[in-house]
Parts: sequence; structure tokens; C-alpha cells
Amino acid sequence: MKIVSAKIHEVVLPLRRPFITGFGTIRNKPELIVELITEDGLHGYGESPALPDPTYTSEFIDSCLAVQEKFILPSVVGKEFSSIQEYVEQYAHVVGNQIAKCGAECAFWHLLAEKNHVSLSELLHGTQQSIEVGESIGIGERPNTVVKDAELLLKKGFRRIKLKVKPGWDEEPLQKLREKMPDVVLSIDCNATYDPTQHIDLLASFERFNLSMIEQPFPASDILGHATLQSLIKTPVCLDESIQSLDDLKTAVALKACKIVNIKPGRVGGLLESLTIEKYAIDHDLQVWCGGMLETGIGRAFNMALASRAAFTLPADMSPSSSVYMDDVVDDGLTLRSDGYIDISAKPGLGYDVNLEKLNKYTTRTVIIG
Ligand code: OSB
Ligand code: MG
Repeated sequence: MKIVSAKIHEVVLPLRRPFITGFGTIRNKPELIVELITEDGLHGYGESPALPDPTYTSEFIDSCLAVQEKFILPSVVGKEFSSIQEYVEQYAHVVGNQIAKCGAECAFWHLLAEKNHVSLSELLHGTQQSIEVGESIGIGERPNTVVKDAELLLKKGFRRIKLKVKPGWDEEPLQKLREKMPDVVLSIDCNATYDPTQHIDLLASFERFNLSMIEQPFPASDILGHATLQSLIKTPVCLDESIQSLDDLKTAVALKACKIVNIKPGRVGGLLESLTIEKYAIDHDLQVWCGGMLETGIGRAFNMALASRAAFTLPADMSPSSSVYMDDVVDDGLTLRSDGYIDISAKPGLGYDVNLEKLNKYTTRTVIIG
């Protein structure tokens, strides 16, 4: 397939309500939608689910756009590729910048699915027809509100509750939740807000809440800190921010820093690295699940395909965009079944129809390459 041009659409979608985590508050979510156009007139879309600020990893929306515009897309436009490996080879010299790479890579996966008339799930050898999903509850002000939020989510069908926490917003809401719902699958995501020199005992005491995992308590580069915590507790430590590449996972495995890995195509640079990380994790007896970064229906399509693989046994962060956003750039986004599962799209191509009118409506910047 010969790529004749590429477009970057920066879109900003308003959230239904602010998403508050240890790294800050998001009210409007930017995304870069990368569109590749081939000589045969095929259009492939991918998404870079960047954040407004460099608070989750070092990337943010403007850095992603700059790296795509200056380095990644000029290296592929005007060239012909017969495989995804050949395509990513063009920009393999670009260090890091995983979120930027993800959008560019996924757009080519979409082209492969279109050309071969297969679904993304088939392309990735997914075997599950539907997947179990959960939703995150952001940091709040009153523990009682958290209980109400959780009850609402369970009523909608979600199968597990993930509570965003930070120092000072942890024991009280957890206590309240556990009193009301002793058996629900409950996990916490700390988004790197705890300090291993101060909070190891506190986090270890959370064993009493019977959590399914403690996600990313310490800063991304402190894999050793996570290993110390994991050696003290039975509750699985799950790494998110710390695993930006296979090499990070090798270090985590060598140090026994976690039992679970949250795999997000955005954070690790796309689906190829996601698959590599999945294999290494499974070969080393870790469990994996598919996280999210508040993608639109486009980004979620790739996450869903990844999560349809047999190794993805834990509920995914895949709340339908309709529960996160006021609107979406696809027409027929994910729909939660009342049993808490979402069906994997079997349609050839992306699996969801991109609504060009809406894409234009929410576009704040467009860059054309080629
Ligand atoms: O830590 O999982 C995270 C969103 C942006 C950045 C980091 C995280 C998240 C989420 C969103 O938790 C979950 C979702 O996409 O549904
Ligand atoms: Mg996380």
C-alpha cells in the first residue's frame, strides 16, 4: 500500500463531568486523529490519546503533534509498505514518544483491516467475542458520593469498580465502599501519587480492603519501590505508567515489582509493542488487562481488538464514550450490555463508522503532510 498523504486532526471533546485523578483534572479531552490516505483511495484512522499536559507520562498533546508532523509522518508519506513491520521501521529511530507513535501505527493497522476485509480483532487474532469492562471513579470530595457513583455503575452493569486515589483520598472512600459492597471487584489506581519512603505501610494496610489490585502507587521510574511493596503484600501490584516499553517490563519482572500489567496501546507506542509486552508478561506468569486513556470511539476500536485476545482476562477500562463524553466522532460507539460486557465488533475495517461531520465539528487544528 502506498501512502500518498497524511492528516492530523486535533479534536477536543467535552467530558460529561471533569475526570479527576492524582495527576490533575481533565475537563475537555484532546486527541490526535491520524488519517492516512493511500494511492487506492483507502482512508486509515488512528488515535493518539494525549493529555493536555505532561502529567501522566512526559508526552502531551502539543508534543505529540510536533513529533508526528516533523518526524513520524514525513518518514512514511510517499512510500509503499507491504507490512506493519516495514511501516514502523521508518520511524524506529524516534526515541520514546509512544503516544505520538500509537496514532500513526494504528492508522496503518486500520488500512490493513480495510484492504484485507477483516475486523481489527481478526487481524490481531482475537478469540473473545465480548469482553468484561469496568469504569473508573475519579477523585471526589465526599466518600458518600463515591458510594452513590459506584452503585450507579453497578446498576448499569459494570463488573468492577476502579477508584482513583491519592494520599488523603484513600482509606475513607475505600472503607465506605467496602461497608456497602463487601464482595464487589474493587481496585485502586494511584497514578503515581504515593512516596515509597512515606507510604509503604499505609499501602500495605490496604490488604484489609481485599482489592483486586493496587495500580501504580509510585512514580513511573521507581520500579524498585513497587518491588518493595509487592514483596510485602499478597494484593497484586499492577504497573501502568512504569511500563512504557518491553524493556521496562523486563526490569519489573526481574525485580518482581508486579503481578499484573495494564497494557494501553497509547502508552506503549501502538499495537505491536502491546503484543510484545503481552507475550513477555504471559510467559512470566503475569496477568494483563487493557487500560484506556479516555479515547474516542476510534481509539477504543483498537483497544477493544487488543482486549479480545485470549490473554486479556481481567476487565478492561473501556467505558463507552457515551458515558464519558457528551458526543463522539464515531456513530455507533461501544455499547455496554446489561451483564457488563461489550461485544467485539466483527465488521471489517475499524468496526465503527467515523462521522466526518462530527470529526470536523470537534477539530481544533488540522495539519496535512504530503
Ligand atoms: O491511569 O488509567 C489511567 C486516563 C488517562 C490517563 C491515565 C489513565 C486514564 C484512565 C481512563 O483511567 C480510563 C478510561 O479510558 O476509561
Ligand atoms: Mg492507571
